[in-house]
Amino acid sequence: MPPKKVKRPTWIPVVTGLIRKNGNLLLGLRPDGSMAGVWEFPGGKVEPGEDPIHALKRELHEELGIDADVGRLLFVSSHKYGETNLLLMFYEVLYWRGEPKAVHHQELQWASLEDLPRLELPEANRAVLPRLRQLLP
Ligand code: DGT
Repeated sequence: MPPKKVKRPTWIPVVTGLIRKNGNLLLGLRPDGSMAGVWEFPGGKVEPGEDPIHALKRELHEELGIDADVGRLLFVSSHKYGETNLLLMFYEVLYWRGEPKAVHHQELQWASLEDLPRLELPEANRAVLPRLRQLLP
C-alpha cells in the first residue's frame, strides 16, 4: 500500500513593519472589510513566490507611500483566525523616504509601547505585546 498522504494545513504568510520614530511605533486604522477599526502595523500578505522583504517594501509603498529600508526580522508568530492560519513576520523599519500618509488606512497614529495595550488591536498583535516590549527597549 502506498504511504498515506498527510494533508498539511495552509499557512498564509503576512509581513508587518514595526516603523519606529522617537520611541513610537506607526499604526494604521484598518479600513472597511475584515477586522475594520483595529489598529494594525502596516503590511499585508506575501504574494505567492514573493520574497518577504520585497513584499513588505511593496506593502509600505502601497499603504503609506513611503520607500522603506526594511531592517531586522525581529520575530515571527503564528495566529489562527477561524480556519485561517497566519504566519506573521515582524520587521523593524528605522529608515524610509517620504512622509507616511493614510493611503490605505482610515487614519495613522504614532503610539508608544505604553499606549499599545489601550488600543483596539488584532488578537494576533495583542498576543505579541510582551515580545515587543522585550525586543524594543
Ligand atoms: P484581503 O484578504 O485581500 O482582504 O486582505 P486583508 O486586508 O484582509 O489582509 P492584509 O493583506 O492586510 O493581510 C493581513 C492579514 O493579517 C489580515 O488577516 C490581518 C492579519 N493581521 C494581524 N495583525 C496584523 C498587523 O499588525 N498588520 C497587518 N497588516 N495585518 C495583520
